[in-house]
Amino acid sequence: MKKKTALIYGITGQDGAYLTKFLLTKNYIVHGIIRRSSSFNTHRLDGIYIDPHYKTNLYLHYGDITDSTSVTKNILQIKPDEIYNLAAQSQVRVSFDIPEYTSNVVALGALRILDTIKTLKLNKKIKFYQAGSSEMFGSAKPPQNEKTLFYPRSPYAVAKVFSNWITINYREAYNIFACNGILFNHESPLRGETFVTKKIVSAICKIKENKQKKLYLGNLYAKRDWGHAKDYVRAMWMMMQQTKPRDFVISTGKQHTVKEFINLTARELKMKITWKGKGQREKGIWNKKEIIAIDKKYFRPTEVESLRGDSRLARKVLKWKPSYNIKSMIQEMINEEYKS
Ligand code: NAP
Ligand code: G4F
Repeated sequence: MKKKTALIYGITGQDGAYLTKFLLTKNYIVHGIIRRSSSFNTHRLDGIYIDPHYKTNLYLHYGDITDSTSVTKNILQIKPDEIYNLAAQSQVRVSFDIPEYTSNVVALGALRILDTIKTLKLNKKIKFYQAGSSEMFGSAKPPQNEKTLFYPRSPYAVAKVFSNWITINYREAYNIFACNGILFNHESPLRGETFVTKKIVSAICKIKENKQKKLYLGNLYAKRDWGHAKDYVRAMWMMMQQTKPRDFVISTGKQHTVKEFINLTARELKMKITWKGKGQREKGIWNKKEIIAIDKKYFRPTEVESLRGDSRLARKVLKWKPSYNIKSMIQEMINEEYKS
């Protein structure tokens, strides 16, 4: 059978790396777009990438989703069967600092790919996956599902709402196979260092080893529905194997506060943290030392307080379910922390 070809925007990110690995095991030829940077940014692909002088099914190309000419050229050259758009300035806090850039990448990036698919009219029906986010729900009350109205609370989330609707619009207007995966937070050892789970696991491991003194955080009471990236990229692929394009929520259905995540991580490391004080004076104490403190710079101008997904549709139609729970995910993150 002829191998399928996938094109991944955002291949160097957490999900891009897991998706690449997954598609290679499914016998795909995988192409990924990387950005030129002053130092290598492909470390998450270490162990997967093979020099194309040797036999490989993985190819990397320079490009940028803010550059229409490169988007058109890459899609025309590669002629993929499936395009996964995972590219984003994905840090919600940072999107308040660089809202215009974030919108260009997140909102217009999706449009550039969709419009290229529409305009090129290649001799094949390209399927398109858009990385949607539970951030789009913002202030909407949990549990959130495909029918919940969006109430975005950051420039990032507003841009994701645009990419969600432009995906639906191109599907309806031009009969393109285009779908949105509305994914709740998903983490892993490959998670970017500034996201709260990776920041917590990494710091608490170092504090235990006496390699770091203190961890500074923002809002300890925000609630998130945290799953594992490996499970979530499988769901992306499952959506693309449907005969009709449809949008799905992907989530565990379980919710924890940031503070609970800290306590769970500490418990796995056999550390008991006690908490003192309130508000910005709250502190986490271990071994009589103050190891966690609040820094207001990590608060957001507008926060998403409570996310918990209802993924019954994906579980019924795609037969998707997560294989990790929060405990096994934290264990894996801790184990990898000690390897690095
Ligand atoms: P990530 O680790 O931040 O990866 C983002 C990827 O996008 C990186 O490969 C990055 O390249 C690339 N990128 C950024 N700007 C680009 C540009 N202008 N042109 C081309 N590529 C660009 O994010 P992730 O956690 O893997 O998430 C993947 C996608 O899912 C993102 O769209 C994110 O918004 C969305 N999402 C994530 C979650 C989650 O919990 N992880 C939940 C819902 C939705 P560099 O390596 O060069 O920076
Ligand atoms: O880990 P976070 O930065 O993730 P956030 O904002 O929920 O966004 C992530 O998930 C979204 C899906 O819902 C994705 F679309 C998005 O791309 C990204 O992957 O923050 C989680 C919570 C927030 O409420 C934040 O205020 O943790 C709180 N928090 C508290 N202290 C902190 C910190 N977040 C970060 N990054 N750093 C802190 O020091």
